[in-house]
Amino acid sequence: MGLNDQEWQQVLTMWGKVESDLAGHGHAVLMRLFQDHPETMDRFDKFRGLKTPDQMRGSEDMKKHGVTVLTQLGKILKQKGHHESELKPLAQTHATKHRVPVKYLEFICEAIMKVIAEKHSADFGANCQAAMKKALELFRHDMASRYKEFGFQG
Ligand code: CUS
Repeated sequence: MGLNDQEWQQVLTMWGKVESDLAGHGHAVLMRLFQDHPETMDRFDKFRGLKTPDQMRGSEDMKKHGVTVLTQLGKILKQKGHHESELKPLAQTHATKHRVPVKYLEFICEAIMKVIAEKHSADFGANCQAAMKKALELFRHDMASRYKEFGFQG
C-alpha cells in the first residue's frame, strides 16, 4: 500500500497544480461529489438547502468548504505517508461529529481524480493517476483504521 519516492513526487507535483487554484478545484470537487452522490450532501447542514447546479455554482459555502477539504488533504499528502498527527484530529471530527462514512471518502477521492483529470489531462498520465490513486487509498485506509478507534464503523 505504500508509495515509493518517485510516486510521492508525482503526487506532490500534481498537487502543486491543484494548489495553483485551490478554490476552483475544491468547488469543482464538491460539485462533482454532490451531483454524482447527492446523499453525501446530508453530512453538512450548510449544504442541505442547495438544490440545483446553479445554486451550487453560486454557493460561497461550497467554495469555502472546498478550500478546507483540499487544504487538509494537501497537508496529509505532503507528509508522504507519515501523516499520523495530521490524520488523527481529522478522523476524530469526521467519526464523531460529521459522521462521514468511508464510502463517502471514497466518493470524494473519486471526484478529486475526475476533476484533476478534467483540468490537467495533459499532465495526468497513467503513472501519475496510479500514484495519486494509491496515495488517496492510503489516506482512506488510515482514516478507516482511526475511525474504528473512535468507535465509528464508517
Ligand atoms: O470536510 C472534510 O474535511 C472532509 C474531507 C476530508 C478529505 C476528510 N469532508 Cu467535508 C468530507 C465530505 C464532505 O465535505 C461532503 C460530503 C461527504 C464528505
